[in-house]
Amino acid sequence: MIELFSADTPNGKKIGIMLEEIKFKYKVTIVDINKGEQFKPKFRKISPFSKIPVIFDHENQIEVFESGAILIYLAEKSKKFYDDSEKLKINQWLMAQIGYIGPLIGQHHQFHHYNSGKSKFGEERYLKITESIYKDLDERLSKSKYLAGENYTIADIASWPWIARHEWHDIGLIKFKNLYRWYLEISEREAVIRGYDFMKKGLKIPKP
Ligand SMILES: N[C@@H](CCC(=O)N[C@@H](CS)C(=O)NCC(=O)O)C(=O)O
Repeated sequence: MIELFSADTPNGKKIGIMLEEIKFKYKVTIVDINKGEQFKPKFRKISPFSKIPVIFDHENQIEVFESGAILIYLAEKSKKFYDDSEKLKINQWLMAQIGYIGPLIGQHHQFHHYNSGKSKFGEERYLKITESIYKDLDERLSKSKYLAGENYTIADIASWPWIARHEWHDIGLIKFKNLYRWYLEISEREAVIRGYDFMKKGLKIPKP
């Protein structure tokens, strides 16, 4: 059984979706990051940077932090969504999500959604970067069904929850035909619908 220590954020949702996709038995332990629970010494023992998500695999007593590492661990354990023949491509799109897409869209959330009016520079900078991420993903998806190629992989599972915050972005997902097609198609997967609401709050995927 996998224990998922998480909060209801795009990084948290990635792992909820993956666990639903691979049909592993799991339980969620909520870490309330708005109340600072991520800084408690017990949590810091398994999360050196005080970040969610983290998993603990009760079967072999293994703990894993960092969402990309968690996705790879679960993909290798389940032998799903990370085929050997596609690993090089998947790794590139996965790392792009972890190192670029997530952190930069995350800044757009900070300046545009949570703290609007505090910094014109921050708002403009991260809106522009988020727009260019939409554009670049759209271009990739004009040539490829999924991010790493013709198959749905952990690179899609990592990136999709960030685009699922499109209502906060004020960019207009619908204008990006290929990204929109990819987003809708993944939104219809049963495991994604369940994983999006991995905290069982009754959340529905936002459709543009
Ligand atoms: N690179 C990390 C990022 C994780 C991350 O930023 N988690 C956020 C929530 S989405 C968090 O725990 N924030 C709490 C804090 O910064 O205090 C990953 O992909 O797992």
